[in-house]
Amino acid sequence: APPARAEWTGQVGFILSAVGSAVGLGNIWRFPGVAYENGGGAFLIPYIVALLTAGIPILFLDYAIGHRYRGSAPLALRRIAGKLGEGIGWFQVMICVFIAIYYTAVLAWASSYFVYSFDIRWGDDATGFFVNEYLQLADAPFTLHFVPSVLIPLVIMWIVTLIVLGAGVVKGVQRMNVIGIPLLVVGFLALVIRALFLPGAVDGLNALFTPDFSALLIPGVWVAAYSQIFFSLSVAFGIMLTYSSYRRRKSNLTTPGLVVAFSNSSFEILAGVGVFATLGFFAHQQGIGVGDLEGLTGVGLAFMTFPAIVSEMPGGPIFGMLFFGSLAIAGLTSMISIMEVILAAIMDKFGLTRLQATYRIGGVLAVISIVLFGTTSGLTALDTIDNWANNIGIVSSAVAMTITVLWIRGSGRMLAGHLSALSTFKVGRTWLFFVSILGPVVLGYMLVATIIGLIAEPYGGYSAGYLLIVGWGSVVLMIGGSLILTSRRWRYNPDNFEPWPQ
Ligand code: MET
Repeated sequence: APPARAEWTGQVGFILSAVGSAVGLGNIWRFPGVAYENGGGAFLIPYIVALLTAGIPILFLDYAIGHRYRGSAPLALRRIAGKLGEGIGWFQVMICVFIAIYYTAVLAWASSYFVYSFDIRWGDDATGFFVNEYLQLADAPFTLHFVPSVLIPLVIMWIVTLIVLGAGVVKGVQRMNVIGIPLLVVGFLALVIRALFLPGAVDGLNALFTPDFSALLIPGVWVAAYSQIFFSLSVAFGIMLTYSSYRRRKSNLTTPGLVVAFSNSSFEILAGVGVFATLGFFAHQQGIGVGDLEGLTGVGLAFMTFPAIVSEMPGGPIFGMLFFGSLAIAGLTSMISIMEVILAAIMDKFGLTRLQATYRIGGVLAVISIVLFGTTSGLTALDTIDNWANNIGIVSSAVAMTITVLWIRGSGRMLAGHLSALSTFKVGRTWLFFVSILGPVVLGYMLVATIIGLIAEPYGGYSAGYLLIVGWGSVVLMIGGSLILTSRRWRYNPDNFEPWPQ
């Protein structure tokens, strides 16, 4: 028989770990820029609609499947929907493989910049420093020269991640979150409060929160809101499913889910406030409007614009350490959850021990990540893979999972009963409507719109050949990988099993 499944020590350990996964790089640098680009204050409407109609309902779906069928994504989905389910589960694992490889790179940069903040190492030209001195980006992608400034923190981040994972669900993952999350909240609150007292802060907040209601008519704004919610809540690609498979038999499922979802969104809006207050200060220094600033999204915001602001600020080193320290802790706890999806699946299917899975599979992924991102090929591949993994991979996975579990298997009512059995917040028809009707339809539409958009207009101005290999190629590898993994033999019969009634 397979070894007994690990269990969180209780509800608090689970909630902190789930919050640790949800709150990540996506909250701190992705959200503020996405909100700003998509109508500022008016973005909050699609954002809240996406949270209530898809984010929380699919979070509950992940919880119900993981808990009732007690397995990693491929195991739990196989038990509910046979080989098709297993294939979707491995597809979710493959998405995590791709994300893990680049997510650690951003984590490594954040930890370098935490150290660099002590003496503002980047000097007066933050952008030049990041691109030329720190990353040493080559002109063409795929030139493989190791860059020690990135290589060293990258290796350290992989070692820390694998040590935490190797120590197990309770002694590693839960402990890391129980220590990390309070630290993150305190550090980040200090940063936001400091930012609010900077001259010009109010202008930044106005730029973020002044509504542009015409944005509500643009479909792309709604697509951006739904994608942001999935990525940010860690739903639909195996993470919340795997974490809830470690909950005890008698568990309140929906109430902690609401706590996790609202904590994540509160943190996200707080990050918007902190980042835009800081940008308001920067615009104020230069005597321009916040709308005229450049580099307000993604990698540019965190590693070019922010360092430049830190250089100009009284007490800059402390502010920089708080910002990059928060980014590193938030990213590390999310990184651990992504890797746990992969390791749990390998342990379940092939019967490896946790240590074997951690060092073998983790080791291989670490080497790939280090070769790709510890070298001069760095930045270009990262944003391309990020775009395809999120906008195509995660959205497809959500569509495939809801259609298979709810339409093909018709398990909606039964899962609603499982969720409600011991929960103080009961779910019924409204939940079923969101996950089984609205979800697949809205998400299906988003997916088609995104695919058409990517074909019509080459992403990021890269060449078609490059996008074919790196972007679409990643999706082909995800599908191919899941087919191969699904075809392998199980170490223990996965179907010899009784689902948990609560
Ligand atoms: N939820 C995390 C974040 O917001 C990401 C999990 S893995 C993509 O960064």
